[in-house]
Amino acid sequence: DVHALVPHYTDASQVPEHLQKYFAQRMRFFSRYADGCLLDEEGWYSVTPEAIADRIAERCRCGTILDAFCGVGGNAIAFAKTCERVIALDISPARLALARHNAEIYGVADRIEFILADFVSFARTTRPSSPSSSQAPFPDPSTRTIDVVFLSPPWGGPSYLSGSVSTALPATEDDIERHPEFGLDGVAPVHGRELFALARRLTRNVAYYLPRNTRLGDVAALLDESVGPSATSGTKRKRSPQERVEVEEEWMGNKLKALTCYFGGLVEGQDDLW
Ligand code: MGP
Ligand code: SAH
Repeated sequence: DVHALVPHYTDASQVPEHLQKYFAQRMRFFSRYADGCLLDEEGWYSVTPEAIADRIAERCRCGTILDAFCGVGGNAIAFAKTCERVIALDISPARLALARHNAEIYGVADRIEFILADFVSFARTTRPSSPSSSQAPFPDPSTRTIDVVFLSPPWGGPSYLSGSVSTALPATEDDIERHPEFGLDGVAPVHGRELFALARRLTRNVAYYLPRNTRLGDVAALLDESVGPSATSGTKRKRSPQERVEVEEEWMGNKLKALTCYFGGLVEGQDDLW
């Protein structure tokens, strides 16, 4: 019973102080919030706003997508609108149940396979995609092809913008929002670089949702050592030197919310890497 897990707030007076700013954005998170969408604490501060999730889902349109950190379902619901099949993983049974409940409200729960799993173990034990496996009859789990992996891991909580005191930038007098840079070492459950490498074991087409203050050098460096299933042999190889990453700024009104970094065939002009 998901209703035993968390309350459905209908009025600000019911909401704890530290969640107030998120409750104020509830209709941006889920346009059908009033129909009974449920979020727990981590869900409130990490759900992808619906308009952004829809935008990412449009770019990730494909056969099978793996949402490696599905949370309360913000992205998984959007992917169910553009992808034939969504595999949604989360390590929290409660959040997985909330994601399924929210997907039911949107009428897309039957298009999503909810799996209680640790992505790190899942990626280490799932056979990488290869041209031969992509011909295999679906849905044999040992040979299924994952076309795209979406990563929206924990960023260390709402304090991801503060960084450590030693790296804080000096205060300035202009209006530009300034924060210390977020390094990929701040990603959980493993270093963001390792997470990316795990995703690239499965496919080269990776979308990585990261803080707006992410150090772009860290993102660019992901391609330096990365490997991925080869388009020709099914074996691993170093990336082609030409591969580019595309960083999309996710704005809502005049507010930059996050960055989505696209890799492989998700980058415009890199269709040959798909
Ligand atoms: P935010 O900066 O915490 O919220 O997160 P907001 O409302 O912009 O607050 P302000 O004080 O900066 O004005 C911005 C967006 O980042 C959220 O809408 C989430 O989509 C996403 N997000 C935030 N966190 C803490 C996480 C996280 O840990 N993991 C993931 N995947 N997304 C997060
Ligand atoms: N994109 C989601 C929010 C993801 S928040 C949305 O829009 O709702 C990050 C999620 O990662 C949390 O729900 C957390 O439980 C989950 N998580 C943390 N470690 C994990 C792991 N090792 N494997 C899978 N999920 C994990």
